[in-house]
Amino acid sequence: ELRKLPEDFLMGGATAAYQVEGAIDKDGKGPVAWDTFLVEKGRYTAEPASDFYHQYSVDIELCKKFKIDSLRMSIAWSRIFPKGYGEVNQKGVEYYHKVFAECKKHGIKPFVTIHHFDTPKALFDEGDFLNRENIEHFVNYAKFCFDEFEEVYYWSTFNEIYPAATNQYLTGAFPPEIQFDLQKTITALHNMMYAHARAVNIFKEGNYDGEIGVVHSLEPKYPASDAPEDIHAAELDDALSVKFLMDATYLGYYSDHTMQCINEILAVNETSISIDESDFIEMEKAANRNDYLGINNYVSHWVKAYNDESQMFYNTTGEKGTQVYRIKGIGERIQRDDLPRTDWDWLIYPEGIYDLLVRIKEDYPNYQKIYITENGLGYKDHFDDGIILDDARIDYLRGYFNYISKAIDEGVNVKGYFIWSLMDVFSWVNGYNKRYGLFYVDFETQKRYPKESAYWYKFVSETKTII
Ligand code: BGP
Repeated sequence: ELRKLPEDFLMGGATAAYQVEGAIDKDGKGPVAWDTFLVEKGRYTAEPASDFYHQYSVDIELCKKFKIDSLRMSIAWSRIFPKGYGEVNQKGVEYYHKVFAECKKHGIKPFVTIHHFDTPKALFDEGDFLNRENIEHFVNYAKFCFDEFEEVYYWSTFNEIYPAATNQYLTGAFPPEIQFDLQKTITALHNMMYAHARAVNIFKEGNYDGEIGVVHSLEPKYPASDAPEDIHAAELDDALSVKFLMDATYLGYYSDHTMQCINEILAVNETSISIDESDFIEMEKAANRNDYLGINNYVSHWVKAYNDESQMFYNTTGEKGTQVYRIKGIGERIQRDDLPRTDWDWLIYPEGIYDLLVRIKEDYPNYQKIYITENGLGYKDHFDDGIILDDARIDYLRGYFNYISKAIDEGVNVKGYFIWSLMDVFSWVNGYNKRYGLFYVDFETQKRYPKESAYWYKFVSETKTII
């Protein structure tokens, strides 16, 4: 029997400024750390990416044609404030007005992220979100967006606070490539959660018309065995990657259990953090003001106890079987050979989203509603004379949709889904051979080709039936 989605279920496509726009130094845009970092690495750059800076009308028209109700996108902070604060770059402001006007013309709802991994370089060099002054700059930039872009109804403060902080200071996959620094990691997590709360409070107290939330990357953790030490490892990994952020978002403080786990992790790593208690005033105020929770989910993890020195190898090449993730005092994320995984070693376990959704409803009953803001399959698509048969992606999506629908049946208020990604985009650490799009992009010509999955997605959107 085929499962159904609710009639008003929103079907969207997701992007992020730096991954699609290109034009990284055009029309007054200020630099971001990625610009120089990628040149130094010498593998690929984000220029022109999917050339959304010039092709936005093509992509928005494709949304319309393929029944994609909503476009998740982000504003590049350094297009608006080239140095992160101070003088406004009018050309950047005009560009986003044009994009929103095009959305309106086709009846596509823009779902706009304020920060998606692209802090202006001037602020990044001053410590990014480890520096409390940058919180003020972020908050001012957010307020500027609320005032200026009245066309936008849906706002997200941050994209993926956990990966933003851990890729900078724990895995070292993102600039500034610092590894295993739990003090910096947790400080950045907290500071971004505090910045989120400040922006939410400004939005609500300013009575702006619209909805505001945050997009978290939430990955279920399961113990690798029944052994108590593995159960505890999964609990620690979950406390850092899920509970710390969900507590901050929906309680406005960190529960005793969460802090016990965090302190245990910090102690094993011979460090500590200090949090200014007064931050919780803003955070508690914001906790019941989130209109929605955005969830990005691609993988689930099985965790085994690990107490040796941390070791990390991040598979960025798509060479299957190379990923290593072992953090001292937290655990080792193991591969499960009985489960399918992508060429980048991301385990495919659609049931994980069901467990996650049901758990949020139980643990954080004030969540209001949920949008799945990213989910999709990174794949080496095969292009054959304009035809892209991506059955693997359709299978992946079908699995996820079925479990989302099951969670909705159990009373979880999921209102929509955004595939990552709308069209093929630039991937931060994987470049261009890891494709996610419903639309294939020939990066040489910038021509778009709908994949088989785009037709599947259109059918699901039109009929609300998961085929
Ligand atoms: C999320 C990010 C996206 C996107 C996606 C896929 O973490 O929000 O920006 O990149 O993951 O990840 P990747 O490109 O590494 O495969």
